[in-house]
Amino acid sequence: METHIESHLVEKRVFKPPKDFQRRARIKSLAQYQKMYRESIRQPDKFWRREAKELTWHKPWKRVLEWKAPFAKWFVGGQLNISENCLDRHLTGPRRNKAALLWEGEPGEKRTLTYQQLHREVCRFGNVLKRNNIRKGDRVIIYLPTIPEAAIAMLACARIGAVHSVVFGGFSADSIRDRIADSGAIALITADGSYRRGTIVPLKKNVDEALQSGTSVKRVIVYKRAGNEIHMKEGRDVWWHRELEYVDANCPPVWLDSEHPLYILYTSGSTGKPKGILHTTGGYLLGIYCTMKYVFDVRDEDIYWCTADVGWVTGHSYVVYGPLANGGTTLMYEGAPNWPEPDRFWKIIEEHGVTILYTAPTAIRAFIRWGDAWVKKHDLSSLRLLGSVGEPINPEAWMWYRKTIGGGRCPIVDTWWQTETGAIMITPMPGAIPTKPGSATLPFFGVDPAVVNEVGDEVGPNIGGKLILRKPWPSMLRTIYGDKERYKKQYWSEFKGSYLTGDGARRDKDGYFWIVGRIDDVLNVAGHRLGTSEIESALVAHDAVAEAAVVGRADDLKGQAVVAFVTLKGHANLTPRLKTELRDFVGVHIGAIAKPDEVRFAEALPKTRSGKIMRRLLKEIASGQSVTGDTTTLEDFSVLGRLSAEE
Ligand code: 7RM
Repeated sequence: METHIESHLVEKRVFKPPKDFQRRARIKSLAQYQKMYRESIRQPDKFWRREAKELTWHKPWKRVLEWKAPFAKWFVGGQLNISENCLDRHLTGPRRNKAALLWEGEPGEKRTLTYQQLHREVCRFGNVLKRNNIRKGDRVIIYLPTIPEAAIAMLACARIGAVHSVVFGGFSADSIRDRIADSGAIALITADGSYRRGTIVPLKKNVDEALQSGTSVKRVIVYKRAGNEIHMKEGRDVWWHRELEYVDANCPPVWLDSEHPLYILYTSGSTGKPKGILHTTGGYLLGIYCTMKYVFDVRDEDIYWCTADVGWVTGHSYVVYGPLANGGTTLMYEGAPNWPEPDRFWKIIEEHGVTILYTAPTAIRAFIRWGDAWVKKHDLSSLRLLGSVGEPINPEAWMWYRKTIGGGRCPIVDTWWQTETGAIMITPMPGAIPTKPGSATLPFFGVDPAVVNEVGDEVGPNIGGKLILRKPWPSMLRTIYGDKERYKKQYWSEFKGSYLTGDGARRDKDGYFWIVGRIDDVLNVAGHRLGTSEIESALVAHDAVAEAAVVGRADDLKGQAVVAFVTLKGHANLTPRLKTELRDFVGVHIGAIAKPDEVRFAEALPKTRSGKIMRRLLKEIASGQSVTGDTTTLEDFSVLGRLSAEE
């Protein structure tokens, strides 16, 4: 019986970095990448010391790394402040008057904050925090829309050494309550409401509900965003704008130990209780600083847009901290991609002259479904680099992204990483590494990934297995907040000394990594272990299909049967033959073993707010069970009802 994950989908297309991009890039050739990579693995201290010197330290570190597996301390003895690195250090030269943050609200308002203005707002709000008895080490929940105040609140916490925990604006009162209880937060920063597809999400109302019974939260600071009517509880709730009247703009950064906690970000665990991923200061800053510099190759003249919500790790690392640490211009957009019409993203790119776009496969597949006409209405020639994150990107979606959005001239960086890794781990360097549609390609500096079998031996080319990381890295999670044992068990117990990512992957003959999905989602069909992503990618390659999610259902004969949930493109007809056609299509592209036993057409798939398909829920639906377990991260609950009703 086979134990490795089989791989059948063959992708032969290769795209070299465009010459002009290459010439101007920081890393200009595969050889240069390889040389730097080798050094980062053989002499990590030397490599990271050199990179860390580009940051601003108050006190130099004594040791680069102290590794008592699985607990790491980076830049031991060093002191710094991340808000100082993101703001103050850019104020001494011409960057002072450069846009740090460009923002567009869903209803269409625009705001620009220069570095000097953002610095001032962060300092003032830092003083508001202090005025409200928030001190170094205290935990603060941030429950805000993607508005500049979210970045201001995060940076202000960091400035005074408070630990922020951002909760997605789309999450419910229950999620807020769980996160307060786990973190022991003493304060919460929110807004009256936020906009989503033209309606107002009642953020403050959710907060009131979350705080109803016994809570550690003593203070709620409320930003007036949507103007909806809310209740202010006397003695607990204060208005952001009123608080500002009492403070000045003098708020020196507090010098913090490199290992001082920066934030806790909750991710849904496979079982009930969410995990509070803890990131600290020096190593995290270095990780996001370096990846932003080399992977996006960001320049002073770039307008960089990462479309993630601030409530996701991508929003932390690549909307706020990464771009600002590099003195870049980061664009934030509050709303939905199809509001008021499906061309909102392209309109934003045209109007702001966006040069780098970083978005998720789920969004790309939605754009494909909505049709090219929406894209064609706009001039996207300002773009020079595209990025993808969050899920494996189906090769056909990758090709569409390259051609239709990138005009065939922009490299694509498919970046693999996790909340836990803090920063990008596997990715092309856009001026150096040839790309293949669907592959995240090669490891970032200092990252030592491997694909292993059940007993931890590295498997050969194109054989699937578990993706592990064999060396500690600066931006790694330090623990699960309040639960060291769970941290050890979850990530470090299966293979001694290595970090278990939970993803399945294979490596091709060029050493490129292909992520095949979460290990928990791997199917076992008649003794063949199949990753979900290849079958899904084969389905998405069919002209009628917009999205596909593949899950297993218990089957007496085969062990598991393959069930595919499929949504169709706008123009596609649901003909009686389509099911058979799709099954055969998978048969031709992958092999008979992967042919779905069942194809179910759906209007939409259940997803998290960050756009990941929730296969766990689909498994339950496919086997006729009612949906149980944690659904707090689900974006749109009505999808579930509709899916179950399809039967
Ligand atoms: C950044 C983020 C992490 C999980 C990860 C993977 C999947 C993310 C890619 C990807 C294939 C990618 N953090 N994932 N990026 N799979 N290719 N480029 O997404 O904590 O929310 O999720 O997302 O399964 O383990 S996360």
